Amino acid sequence: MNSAFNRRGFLKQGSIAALATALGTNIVFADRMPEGYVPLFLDENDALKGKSPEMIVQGDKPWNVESPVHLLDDKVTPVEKMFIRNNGLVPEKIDASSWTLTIDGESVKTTKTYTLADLKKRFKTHTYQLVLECGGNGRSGFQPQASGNQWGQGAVHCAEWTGVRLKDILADAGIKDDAVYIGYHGKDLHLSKDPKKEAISRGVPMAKALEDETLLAWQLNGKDLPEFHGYPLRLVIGGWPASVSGKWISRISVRNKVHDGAKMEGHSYKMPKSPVAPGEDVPQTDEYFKIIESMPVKSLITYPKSGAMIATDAELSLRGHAWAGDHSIKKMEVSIDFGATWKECKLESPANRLAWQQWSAKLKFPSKGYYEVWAKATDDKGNAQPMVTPTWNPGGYLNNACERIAVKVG
Ligand SMILES: Nc1nc2c(c(=O)[nH]1)N[C@H]1C(S)=C(S)[C@@H](COP(=O)(O)O)O[C@H]1N2
Ligand SMILES: [Mo]
Repeated sequence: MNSAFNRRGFLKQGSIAALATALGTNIVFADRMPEGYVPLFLDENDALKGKSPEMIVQGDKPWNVESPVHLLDDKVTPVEKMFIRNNGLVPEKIDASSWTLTIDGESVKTTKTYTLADLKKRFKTHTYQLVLECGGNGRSGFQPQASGNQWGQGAVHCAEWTGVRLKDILADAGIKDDAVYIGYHGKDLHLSKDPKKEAISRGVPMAKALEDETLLAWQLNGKDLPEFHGYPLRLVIGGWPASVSGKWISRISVRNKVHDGAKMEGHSYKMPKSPVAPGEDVPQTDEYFKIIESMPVKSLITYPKSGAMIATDAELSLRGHAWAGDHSIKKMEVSIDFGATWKECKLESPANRLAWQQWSAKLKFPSKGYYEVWAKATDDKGNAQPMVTPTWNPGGYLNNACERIAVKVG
């Protein structure tokens, strides 16, 4: 709730408005609420404690919470504005002092177990800003509806993560020559509460696992990880579907084959190798589907909010972020004429590899009326965002269509 309060602990004006929207009515006497007081209807919502009142709840069993795009305006996403995606149930009893990480698998030389204290003491600590975007971000844009959470475009964040490099730990345990993949195991419970089942257990090829930016992190934006984001230890792998960034990590297996954990099967986090028509029955095998790796080029308009109104002759300042999986952004453009012409934006370089980049533009409109501003990013390989929703796919993944906002002039 931090963001909702001002320095003196009073609800901020903007937050009161947001609360009223969430409630569907205004809070009479909002100005008399005691310092730091959290209205009951928010307090009852345990999972949302520490989250902004404007977050969109996609579901509560398990908890899936999305950030409206305009809340993602910060360069480094604050915790209260980060989306939450849980496939299972948050582990019930977490004791960081007895938490351990085990490195095992067919392709590890020595199975080793580390306490959190060992990790902090024995390995060098690194901090990176990393984009974690759900593979299904934007799914609601697909017609007909693809199954899964109907995310808008807010299942993405770029926060600052602190921890140790996975490659340093793997070097300590030793990896055999036949290692091809890592697979993570977290302590969250399967929705059935069957302890033999895992909610999710995914992984990446060795090359991605061994990148400098692949961390086992215990800090998010300079503080202990919040429970919902994987306290006390999580894997963070920027640029790939965020499902590979395992939360509540207790074990990492070095595999001599592609990891075969939960949500590595069927068409989970996979794209068809050639287009599949809605309703078409395609075998869910490697012959037809491939695992999603680097995420596609994409951008957000985080300011202003869609529906902005400005005076004729006024200049509109726009801004947002752009990212492109393992790649960087080379060019950012906006259009006010439905993509007929484009204007190049100012583009910042990323804080580090795999962090998103900030863009900004100033626009003037030729006359009064309704406009749409479209934003398009191009990556360093020359791949640009499509102006319309890309090819439909059974999992509803990778919708990187241009973002658009409505603007009324005059
Ligand atoms: N153990 C575990 N790790 C997990 C998940 C999960 O359900 N359990 N969800 C994954 C998915 S699908 C996403 S998109 C990200 C979301 O990270 P966040 O909740 O910190 O935003 O976590 C990933 N790691
Ligand atoms: Mo996800």
